[in-house]
Amino acid sequence: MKRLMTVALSAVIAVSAFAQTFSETEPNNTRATADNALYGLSAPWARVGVLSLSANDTDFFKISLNAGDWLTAIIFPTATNYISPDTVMALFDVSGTTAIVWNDDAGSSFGSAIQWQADATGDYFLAITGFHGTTGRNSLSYYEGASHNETGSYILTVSVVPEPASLIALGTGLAGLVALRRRKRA
Ligand SMILES: [Ca+2]
Ligand SMILES: [Ca+2]
Repeated sequence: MKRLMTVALSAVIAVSAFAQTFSETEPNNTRATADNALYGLSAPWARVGVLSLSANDTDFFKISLNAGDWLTAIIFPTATNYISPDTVMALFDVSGTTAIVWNDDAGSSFGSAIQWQADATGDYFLAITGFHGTTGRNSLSYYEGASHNETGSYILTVSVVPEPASLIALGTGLAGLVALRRRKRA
């Protein structure tokens, strides 16, 4: 029994070491009022949030990225056969009104997913809202002041992984070695 509890406890620790949970603080409906739950984290990191959309609700999360960082964000809608709420998700920088990347439906679900490698270091904003038409899904105005009826809970999983500079350096080193061998042979 004691051994079983130790095993169970180890499993809990292992899960929390992999990904910590986060929650949202409303109102977070605009870029200016973005939630800071994911801000200022040191990469690599991963967080899982069980969040929710109410009517007309949009959820903004501020995140910091370094150039080269890989960002993955995916939404799993947990209500009504896993297709509700039907979400749309976009990534904005600090001042742009057009999304850097955005997504409506991911895979076989009505959730959304984003994959992006940061081309500049800075602050970014992940915006999640309910589907309300296909026009302007890449515009900030689709998210700020949204009018929709998509309600219910959703799981948002976000991870940021730095570019493995050491791997790139190793690649360059190997290329150099190959060039050197070729030169020797000639
Ligand atoms: Ca919300
Ligand atoms: Ca909100």
